[in-house]
Order: sequence, then structure tokens, then C-alpha cells
Amino acid sequence: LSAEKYNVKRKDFATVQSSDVNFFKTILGNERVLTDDNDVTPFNIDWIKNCRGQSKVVLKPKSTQEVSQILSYCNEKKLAVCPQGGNTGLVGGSVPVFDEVVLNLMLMNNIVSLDEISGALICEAGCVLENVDNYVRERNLIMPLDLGAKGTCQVGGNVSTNAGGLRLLRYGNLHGSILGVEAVKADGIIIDCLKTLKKDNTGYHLKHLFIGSEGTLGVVTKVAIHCPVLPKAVTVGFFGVENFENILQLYKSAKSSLGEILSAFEMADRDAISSTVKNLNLPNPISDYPFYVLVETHGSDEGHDGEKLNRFLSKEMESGLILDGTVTSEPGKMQTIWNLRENIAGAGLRHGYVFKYDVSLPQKHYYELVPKIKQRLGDKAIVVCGYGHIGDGNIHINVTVPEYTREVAGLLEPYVFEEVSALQGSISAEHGVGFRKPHYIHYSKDRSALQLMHQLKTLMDPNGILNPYKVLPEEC
Ligand code: FAD
Ligand code: 2HG
Ligand code: ZN
Repeated sequence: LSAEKYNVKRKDFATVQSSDVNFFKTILGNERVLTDDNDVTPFNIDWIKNCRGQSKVVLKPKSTQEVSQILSYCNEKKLAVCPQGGNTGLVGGSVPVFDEVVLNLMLMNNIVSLDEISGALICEAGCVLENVDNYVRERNLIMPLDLGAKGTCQVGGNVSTNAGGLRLLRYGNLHGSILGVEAVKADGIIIDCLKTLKKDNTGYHLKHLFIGSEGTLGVVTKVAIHCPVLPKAVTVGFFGVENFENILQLYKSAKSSLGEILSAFEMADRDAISSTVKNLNLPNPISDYPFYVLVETHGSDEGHDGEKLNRFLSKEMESGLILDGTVTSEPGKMQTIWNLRENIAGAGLRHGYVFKYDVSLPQKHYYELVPKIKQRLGDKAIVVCGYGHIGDGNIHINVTVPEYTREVAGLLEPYVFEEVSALQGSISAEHGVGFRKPHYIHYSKDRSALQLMHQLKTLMDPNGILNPYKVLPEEC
């Protein structure tokens, strides 16, 4: 249990009574109120099986009105609530810690409208990212974000975590792509900021409060998002590289050679790729190298784009920055390459437990921590690997061990955060703070900023019922 593992004390919330369950049933009917242990358990456990809550009830609203009624009731009764999307979050934010009511948005999965001229899509928060992406692709558009969890994560979860992903480099982060949000505050009041306008400077930009606040300020119920045009030509290159310094040189060169068509620049070290190949039995289209780079282009002219990427490959093989590589526009082959990259996150779980660090660092220091951690842990770790969105300065460091131990946790934390802070980095680049990191947030946020966060929380959720024990540190 998370509470015991991380030594957290339950706050003074009410406990769900049978009268509460009956009330929920009057709003949702019997089927959408889960109370059976077997039904509730999966909603209590997070994706990496690190956090486990003790909720006794899961609610599945189908409309904003239902969310509003539920929250208004819980606020009055002082029942804590854990908003939940696809439960793919990696920082323990999506599962309860104690007996919080789980409010799962999965049944709010309708697409509301799409303006094919502007690319403005409105959908309910519980839509699965991949489903929405497929829907807009049929209409010559794409979602501006993509991530390995796309088949399960929900758009509302993406917004609430300000998810980054594989193409942030090209399409920017969600603070830029989200045109509007509808959200319900802790007291049940519906905040309608669901505009589809590109320009709207009418006062405070309140939608941003809900982007990345991880369910602590409100429950996102609908989202308006700007979808870019489906690229006519997509090309993927996968390259072997000798050392990290060469990756940086390659990145600089890719920006200049590929210019506006560059849509992803990802890296992975040998251990990340070889353990994914081994654990999940996936093919590696090139042979074994110390580092790998995945470059993707999104453009409008297949011949032209493919030629550009092939020219880049030849030039950099000649310069020695690329040791070997492959470039393809065949959908199946591109998928094989992306599969290898996207599955790194899950591959380590086959060894037992994975400590995951998701940090931003100035690019020249990007890889420094990996060898340091390797040395620090010695044979206590099975694999220490680094991979991620190098174009965005965001590295994922995964440390796999047979099982979670306090000893290894103590060697890693706060060490990793101290190192990141010393390099002026961020201790959470894209996954958020959740349950795992509130007590480390000060490594990346100063006191006055944390105080303002607390003031906002008190203003928007005075009883603190929304996702307690998450994001905000107890003291600042
Ligand atoms: P959940 O995990 O259910 O919830 C995440 C947080 O948001 C929780 O705090 C929850 O309380 C809150 N929340 C969820 N829905 C709502 C709502 N409607 N209203 C208010 N609060 C809500 N993340 C990245 O940024 N980039 C990546 O590349 C990436 N790749 C991943 C790959 C894999 C294989 C996996 C498993 C995860 C990956 N993630 C990545 C992390 C995760 O998928 C994202 O954080 C995602 O946005 C979470 O969406 P979700 O619907 O699963 O939310
Ligand atoms: C990715 O980029 C995800 O693959 C997951 O953000 C990272 O699991 C991780 O460490
Ligand atoms: Zn990532």
C-alpha cells in the first residue's frame, strides 16, 4: 500500500458510507457505481505497480452534469476524490492513496465536434487518445500529441498532466494546442472555458490552470484542441551512434538539414534498446551500437522529404556521426522502429521493478547522470538506461531492479533530484509530480511559487478534496 510504503498519514476526510453509495447510485444507476473488491482493485493500482490505494468505490459518470453533482456532494460531505483517466500516469497521481472515491472518466468518450477548416476538435475528457487520433486522421488531421500510452491514455488525462510525448519538438506542448477546457471545480461549479478560438485575450487565461494541474484544481470534462494537418509524407530514420557528444552534433545538423519537416528527434542508449529487444522479443532493424537516434519527418512531399533524410544519412555517415542507419517511408517498417522506441517504458518491468526519473536538463548535460547512477548503484541494479526526447532536453532514466527496496530508493532519492537541481534542470519534465514527488518539488520550484500554488489550491478547492496527497508538498 502506498500509504505504508511512503509513510503518509490519512487526512481528516469523511469515510464513504452506504448512504453515500446509495446517493451515487441515484445519480449514476447501479452499474456505474463499482463497490465489489474485484471490480475496484484495478482502479487502485497504477501502471508501473508502484502505488496502490484502498478505495472502496469507483464512479463512472457519463456527463459533465453528473461530475458536477458528484463533486458538489463530495465537497459537502468532505469525501476525498481521485480523478482518473486511462491510469497510465507514471508518478502515482492517478490512483488513490487511501480510500478516496475514484472518479473515472472512461465513459465520457464522445467526440463533440470537429471544424475541418480550422482543425478545432472538441471531445469529452474520457476519449482515448488513439481513438481521437484515428477519427481526425480520417479527416486529414492529426492530434498534436502522441505517446506510447496512446491506446489507453485519455485526452483529459493528457491535458491534466500536460503530456509531452514524441512530437512536442514539432507541434509544441499542450499549453499551445489546447484552445479551451470545460472543467468542474471541487464544489461542483462548471467552468466553461470551452472556446475554439485561436485568439482570445479576454482576461485571465483560466484554461491553463487545468493544464498540468493533475486533477488537483478541477476535473476536466471537455477539451477543445487544435489538430494540425495530416502530413502527406512521413519518413523515419534509425541510426547507430558512437557516443553522446555525436548525438548532440547530429541534432544540430538535423535541425539545419531537415528544417521545418523535422517532427521527432529521439535517442536511446544501448541498454535501453537491448533490454527492450530482449525482454519483449522485438526486432532491431540495425545492429548493436552504443547509442541510437530516431529521426522522423512530417512534410508534404514524399520524394523530397525522403531524399532530404537520405541525404542527411549519407552526409553524416561520411562525417562519422552516424555509424550505420536505415531510412524508410514504408508504414510497416516505420512502425517497427517506433515500436522499439515506444516499448522501452514497459520493457524494464519484466525485470521486476523500475525506478523512473523523467528530467529536463540543458542538452550538454543530458546524459551525464546515467553513468553516475550506474556507478553509484553497481550491481544493485539490473539495468540503468537513458532514453528520451533529446530535442526537448528531456531524458528518461530507468533503473530496473528485481524488486523495490528502500536501500536502492535511498541511493537514488534525493540524489537524482539534487544532481538535476545543481544543473538547473527540472525534476519532472513531462510526467508530473503526482504522489511520488511532492516532497521533492522544491528542487525545481521556489518557495514563493509553491506558496502561490497553495493559495490557488485553497481558493479553488478549500476542503482539499481533489486528489489529496498529490502535487503540493505538505509545507513550503
Ligand atoms: P491518468 O494516468 O489516469 O491520470 C494522470 C493524472 O491526471 C492524475 O493525477 C489524475 O488524477 C489526473 N487526471 C486524469 N484525468 C483527469 C481529468 N479528466 N480531470 C482531472 N484530472 C485528471 N507521458 C508523457 O508526457 N510523454 C510520454 O511520452 C509518455 N509516454 C508514456 C508511455 C507509456 C507506455 C506510459 C505507460 C505512460 C507514458 N506517459 C507519457 C505518461 C502518461 O501516459 C501520461 O501522463 C498521460 O497523459 C496520462 O493520461 P491518463 O489518461 O492515463 O491519465
Ligand atoms: C517515454 O517517452 C515515456 O517513453 C515513458 O515518457 C518514460 O517510462 C518512462 O520512463
Ligand atoms: Zn517521454
